[in-house]
Amino acid sequence: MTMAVTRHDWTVDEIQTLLAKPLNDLLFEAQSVHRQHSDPNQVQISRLLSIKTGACPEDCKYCPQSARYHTGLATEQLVEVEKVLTEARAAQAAGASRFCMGAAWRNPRERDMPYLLQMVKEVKAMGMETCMTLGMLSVEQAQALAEAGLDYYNHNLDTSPEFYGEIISTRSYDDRLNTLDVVRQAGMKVCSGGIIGMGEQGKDRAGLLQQLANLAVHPESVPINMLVKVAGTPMAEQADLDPIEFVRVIAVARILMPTSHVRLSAGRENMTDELQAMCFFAGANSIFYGCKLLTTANPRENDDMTLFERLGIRPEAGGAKHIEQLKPVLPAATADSDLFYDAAR
Ligand code: SAM
Ligand code: DTB
Ligand code: SF4
Repeated sequence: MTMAVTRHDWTVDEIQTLLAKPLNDLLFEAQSVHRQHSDPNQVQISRLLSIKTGACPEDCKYCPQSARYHTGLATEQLVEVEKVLTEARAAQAAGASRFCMGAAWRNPRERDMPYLLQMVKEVKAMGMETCMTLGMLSVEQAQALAEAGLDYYNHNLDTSPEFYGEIISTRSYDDRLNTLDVVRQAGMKVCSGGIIGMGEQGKDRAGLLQQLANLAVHPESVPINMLVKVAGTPMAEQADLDPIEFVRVIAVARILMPTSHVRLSAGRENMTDELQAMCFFAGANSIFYGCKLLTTANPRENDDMTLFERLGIRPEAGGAKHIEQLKPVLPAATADSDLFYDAAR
């Protein structure tokens, strides 16, 4: 098979056509593209930690951390550096190759910067890749984070430019694009994706993918989140998404951004093993590993390892080399292979 040229000039119509393909054709194409660039049996493992929780001034309708909604979330100020480092060490021991630190901010304050820079330097010194998601950044803040050794900056576009105003009113799509530009100019890798299942239409999913794929350089990491419906947020009662539509978005992201890591991100807690397997077949090759995302639940490590074993998937090098290295961090009883398969929730 010839290697397709990577494009940055996709139209929404072209992307909608891809999204609407017969599923078998779409999955075959996505898997074929995936195999040209990556080991299809390797999945990158990231660990997420909330370093500042809740009380966010923004009004993102999906988010349990917005101060506008009553979600019963316990808020927390910026976590002490030592505590972050303890969590990072545990993440590394559990096989994570990347440590992602997330803060419920519109943007970081200047007085927080020294602590953030210290976190980056020290996690980096442990030999892990570092990622932060802190909201909008100034040029100076982005440069300082890059100099401290921040590898990735996560900043999601979340949906299409047309649908954005239905979801968030406290910032604009251009604000988002501007921070992505500032991050890129500072020399960091970009992690940017979106959320599926917020009531958007097919053309909005295509619009999101178009924005990501037509960036001058594709985001190295593309998280695709399935909406986690949190009680108290305006999206709590959102209609269920057809999981096949979610798989389609993963497959098209893989086709449009062939060398990026496409992360099967939030929402795995509500997915069957079979749906996750389908997402990996569609080209997803990264996950958040660990029983908590920022504030909501993620599958237990044990369940993920069981699934990886059943699918013959290995964690990408940089973290644990293979599944065996992940086992010793489990309590002895669950590491036992008989019990290991008895993944009672
Ligand atoms: N405050 C920063 C920002 O908005 O960029 C960083 C943290 S924010 C929680 C990071 C991302 O989490 C959001 O852009 C969104 O894509 C995702 N997210 C938040 N709540 C979610 C939910 N209920 N379901 C799925 N994804 C969610
Ligand atoms: C991303 O795209 N998803 C992660 C990470 N980047 C920061 C966050 C998911 C949050 C899900 C809701 C919560 O746990 O608060
Ligand atoms: Fe704040 Fe980020 Fe949540 Fe929006 S998504 S409310 S900016 S933490």
